[in-house]
Amino acid sequence: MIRSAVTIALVPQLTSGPWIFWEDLELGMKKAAALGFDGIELFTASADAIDPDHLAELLEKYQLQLAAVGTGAGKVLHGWTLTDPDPEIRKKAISFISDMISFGAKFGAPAIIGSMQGSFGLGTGARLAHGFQHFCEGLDQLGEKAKQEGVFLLVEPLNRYETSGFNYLFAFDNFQPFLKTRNVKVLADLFHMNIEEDNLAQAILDYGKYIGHVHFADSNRKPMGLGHTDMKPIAAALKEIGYDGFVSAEAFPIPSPDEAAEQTIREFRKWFK
Ligand code: LER
Ligand code: MN
Repeated sequence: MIRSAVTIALVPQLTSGPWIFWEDLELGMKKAAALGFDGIELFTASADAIDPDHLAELLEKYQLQLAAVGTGAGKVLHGWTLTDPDPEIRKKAISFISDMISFGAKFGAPAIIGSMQGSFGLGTGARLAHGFQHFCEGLDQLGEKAKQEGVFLLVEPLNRYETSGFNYLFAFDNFQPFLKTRNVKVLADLFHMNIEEDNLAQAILDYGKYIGHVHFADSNRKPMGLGHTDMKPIAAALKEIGYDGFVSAEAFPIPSPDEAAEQTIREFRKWFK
């Protein structure tokens, strides 16, 4: 069954990101539950930003699932990435994500590697080769860590303005043979895909076997329905591949967080219920 989720960001230093709710955790969860979302996706400053026992109580109270946890704060707040040329920084990136994996795994939720991949495609051939090697090493180590904890790991293609690394779903087909771990799935973010893929629905049909999570945002990263993405073939493609994960609203809180959440759940029901 395809389930709905909404993002809650709890990083006060970042106030311009594509997340729906920005208030405190419980208020966001209360609103998510009242609108009928199945789950929440959390973006926190670190793995210990929320007491797991408190989160467990709130998930139970509001009957919500934890859909996924974002790790981007490691890059945005600290500048750490998996492909930094400095081994000490790569170590910090691995440790940050590893702690996030453990946090999410307590609730059966995967961690997402999006911006923490860094931008490893630029520069000389040697830099590219090293960057790619570090990317694969990071995914191998973290993919196996996630496996030990009973969850998969998500890696997300981002558009060209955010990374020169992993930009398209099909690229996973190309680099997966270089990975030792088989515990990595791909996050299909409809906003990034709108910029990079030739045809969103076809990419989902072609590479659907890898997809473990979907970010739900329109072409302009507003809530779905407020841009020009054609959801009909995309929804049909997700159904055709038998996708049964979360469709999670990672979109700007426009015109307001409450209205963005309402818009999202309306669109979710229109396409997936
Ligand atoms: C992360 O999920 C993502 O899509 C990035 O673009 C966040 O800025
Ligand atoms: Mn995303």
